[in-house]
Amino acid sequence: MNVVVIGAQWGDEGKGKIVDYLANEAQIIVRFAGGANAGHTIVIGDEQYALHLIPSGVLYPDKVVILGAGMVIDPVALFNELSMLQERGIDTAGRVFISDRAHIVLPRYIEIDKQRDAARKTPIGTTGRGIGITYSMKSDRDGIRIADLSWKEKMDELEPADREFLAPFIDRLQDMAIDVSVYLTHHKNSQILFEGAQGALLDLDLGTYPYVSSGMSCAAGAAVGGCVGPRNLDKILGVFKAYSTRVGNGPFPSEFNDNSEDEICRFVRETGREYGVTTGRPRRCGYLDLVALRYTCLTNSIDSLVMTHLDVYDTLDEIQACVAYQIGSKRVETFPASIESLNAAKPVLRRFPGWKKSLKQALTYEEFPEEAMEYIEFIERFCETPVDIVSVGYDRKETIIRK
Ligand code: 2SA
Ligand code: GDP
Ligand code: MG
Repeated sequence: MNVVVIGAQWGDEGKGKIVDYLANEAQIIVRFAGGANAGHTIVIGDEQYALHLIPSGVLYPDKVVILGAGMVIDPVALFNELSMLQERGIDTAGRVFISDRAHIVLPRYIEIDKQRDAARKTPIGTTGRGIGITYSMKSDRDGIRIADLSWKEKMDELEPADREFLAPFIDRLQDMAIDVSVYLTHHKNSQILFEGAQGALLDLDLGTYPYVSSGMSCAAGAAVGGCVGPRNLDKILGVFKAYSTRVGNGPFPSEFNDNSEDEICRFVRETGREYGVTTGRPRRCGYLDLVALRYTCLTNSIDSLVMTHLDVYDTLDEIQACVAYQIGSKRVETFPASIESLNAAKPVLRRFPGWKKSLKQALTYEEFPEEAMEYIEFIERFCETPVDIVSVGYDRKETIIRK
């Protein structure tokens, strides 16, 4: 069974935790999109790891991890991350591969990214990791792929500063390069886990454009960026939080009062540790947006939802979730493409009673308080998609499987 894990909101849903958890059952983990903009956190006991480029299965000593063709690779960030893992006792030798079709981020792309975003009237709030520029060089057919490092004419065409930058990395990158499609065909009896980055609402095509990232963070991206055909994907999991967050600018209809001093906003941000893993930026927080989640389920063929951060709501008397938008005089129940409409949308909130107990005490779903079950089961009915896994803490162990 080949399983795809995507973020079903605006990123930071806990994909790192869930991929690490599910990787136990897989042999190969392929990250299919994004670059060093991503920050995937994994907590095992007292140890916490923040991964940016390396797939979240790497902490198991026997798993093969692959950086797929849909990724954009900053060599400096990649080798720093490998050194960090090595220093922390994770032996990665011979089991981290990169697609020969993946694109390379150059230092000047990072500079252009920062300058361009700062010059925008309303900045996107990029992570400043050169992501959008690298993907646009790729679309413009001026990018540099791992496979191009041995293409003499291409290397001769590069600006001297780019060649100088790449020189110390070429041998190491080539040592890790593989044709992913050939590799996966040779290992067709292995279980493959495809790991997305960011979230479906930050996908270039399906997200809140232009307030998106530039990679394919949708489920279809697993096929393209993972170098397999769409029929090789057996199951799509969408990870979502019990509430919503987003980093950077862009519409967020269910945002808490749009004000970080707001009590519920501050409570969720501090309890959920809602700060960027890559940039340290405080994340914007809001109610769970079920209109957006249902849109994500539909456009990504999500078979099964994974709910995280439900524990963050443990102490609240009451919980609310957005079930429609009021846009002017209209009640809207589908997710609009128009940024103007999304900016004008006021959330229509439904209330749920809180459970006022620690969910961490439950070992099975049946031990959850009734109120927590009511919240989860409403979400399932609304999105017409089962919630099969519930995460009640950041640790690997704090994970409840329902089916
Ligand atoms: P970019 O840098 O071009 O991809 O930025 C474009 C938009 O995509 C958002 N984006 C993210 N949103 C949530 N999490 C991300 N990763 C980090 C994390 C973020 C951080 O895990 O915390 O540390 O700030 C991520 N990466 C990109 C970004 O905020 C822009 O809205
Ligand atoms: P990712 O980008 O989707 O991998 O998510 P991030 O790592 O950027 O952010 C998720 C944060 O929530 C991390 O600090 C995780 O350790 C933490 N986390 C994951 N699942 C849970 C959960 O169920 N409850 C709580 N409280 N924290 C969680
Ligand atoms: Mg993240």
